[in-house]
Amino acid sequence: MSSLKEVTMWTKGDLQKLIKEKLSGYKFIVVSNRQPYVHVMKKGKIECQRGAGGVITALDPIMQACNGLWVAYGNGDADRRVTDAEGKIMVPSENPKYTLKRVWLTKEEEDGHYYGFSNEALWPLCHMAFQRPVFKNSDWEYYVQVNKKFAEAVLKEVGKKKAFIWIQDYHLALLPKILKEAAGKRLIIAHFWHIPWPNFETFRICPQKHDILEGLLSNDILGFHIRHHRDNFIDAVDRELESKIDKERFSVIRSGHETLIRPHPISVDFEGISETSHSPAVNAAVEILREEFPLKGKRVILGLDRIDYTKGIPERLLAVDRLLEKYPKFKEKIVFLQMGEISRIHIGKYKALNDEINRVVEEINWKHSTDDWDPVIMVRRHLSFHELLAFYRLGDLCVVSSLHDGMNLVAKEFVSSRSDGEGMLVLSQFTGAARELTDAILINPYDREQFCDGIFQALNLSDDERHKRMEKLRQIVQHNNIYRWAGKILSELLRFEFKE
Ligand code: GDG
Repeated sequence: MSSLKEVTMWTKGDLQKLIKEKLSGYKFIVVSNRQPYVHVMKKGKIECQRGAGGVITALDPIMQACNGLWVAYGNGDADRRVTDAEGKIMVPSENPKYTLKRVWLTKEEEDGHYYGFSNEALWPLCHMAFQRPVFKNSDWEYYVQVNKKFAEAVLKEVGKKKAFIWIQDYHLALLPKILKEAAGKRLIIAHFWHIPWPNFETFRICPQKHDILEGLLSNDILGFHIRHHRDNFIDAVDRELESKIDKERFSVIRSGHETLIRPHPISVDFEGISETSHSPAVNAAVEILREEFPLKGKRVILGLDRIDYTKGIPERLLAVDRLLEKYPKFKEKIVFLQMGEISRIHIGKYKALNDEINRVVEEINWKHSTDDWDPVIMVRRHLSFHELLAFYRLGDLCVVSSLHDGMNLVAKEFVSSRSDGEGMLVLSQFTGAARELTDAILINPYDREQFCDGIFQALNLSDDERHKRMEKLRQIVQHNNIYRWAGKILSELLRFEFKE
């Protein structure tokens, strides 16, 4: 393929142009566990909902521009009713542009693959959150089986053609190898690993480490958010497998196949969020939220996460508790509003975390509340996109306190949504986002005193200082936006030639 223009500021248009120029004539297939659209039954009717999150925001327009195929697990209760015999349906339903092919998994497969090996073994293994991973042979068997199922679905679609494949995340570590063994040089594969890659001392305990490394080394490109994760991966390969590591190119050559290992920090649709956050629909949602919660006259501290032990939610609550102990002048002056959608509830550690959060909220409110004020409001529900942006606008501060996080999109969404230039971000130094968002107030969530003082500092910044910091944060997210992430990875992928 000819050389690709270096774009400095990526837009949705640039990405669509790149796809039109370079991808036409080839099949383009995205594979992820989570699907971009889900069909659910609501009040007796089938509803099509777009999945949330950055990956879908970034990839959906790409797929729409290139009439691609997206392979994912069909987990919606009405998914089977709308697909054809091969599990396919054109999406989005209002203006169909590309094919979603659903892979059907049994309950046992979902249990062993998703809840089991993906989220009880790989998730804790990759995050330094001091949760012991659980490796069960039966989970691993389902993990292998489900990766094979995804491979079958992809290979059926590829047939005898040549295709570019883009795999997402840690649920599908074995897929590249199965695909390359079956279709070899007719496939060019990129894979993005959305969570951290641990250091070698941690990784080496994994009983299936060789299979996982070999699976990932069948990719042509393997992406991580930050250099540190890339280096950890290369170190793991160096110490576990016979291979040649090219330290200039950051690549690994094993059995004659080269994999480029690259850092590509993911981001959000800055322009889209920035504009939409002051639309009439979001303004209306702000009013509704202000009526729902007693925030009037208070300084509002926000938190928003999936309820997950990597997100440091108890640590955040305890920092607010300490703030009220240490600086009692904030009593009745602040409210901490934490939104959190329950996730992975079938896993014991997630249930225990929910109970712990309930207990801590109860204790803090009991300790500090007055007749008409509770310092903490904890809400467990899913917000629509407009409600999400409205929520971000309620805050004087947004606190992201992950114990470890590949990137963290909440931090970047909060910054993008504040086109009023107001608000401040308090951010854990253990997120990938902290490498870019250095004008946030950076904290160590394990250090309660320093965390508490970070919140104090953020609440006390002068208007001038706060505006300057926020402007810099916004410039960074605007430049390093989601289209840049997707554009950079795709440009690299499209440089590969299909070998005869
Ligand atoms: C993994 C990595 C990496 C949350 N509640 C609602 C809602 N959300 C959305 C947020 C945000 C997303 O979920 C969460 O993204 P994060 O990046 O914070 O975290 P993970 O889910 O752990 O994601 C992470 C990411 O992959 C991407 O590579 O950054 O490090 O762990 O977009 O807005 N969205 C809506 N309603 C909610 O109630 N609409």
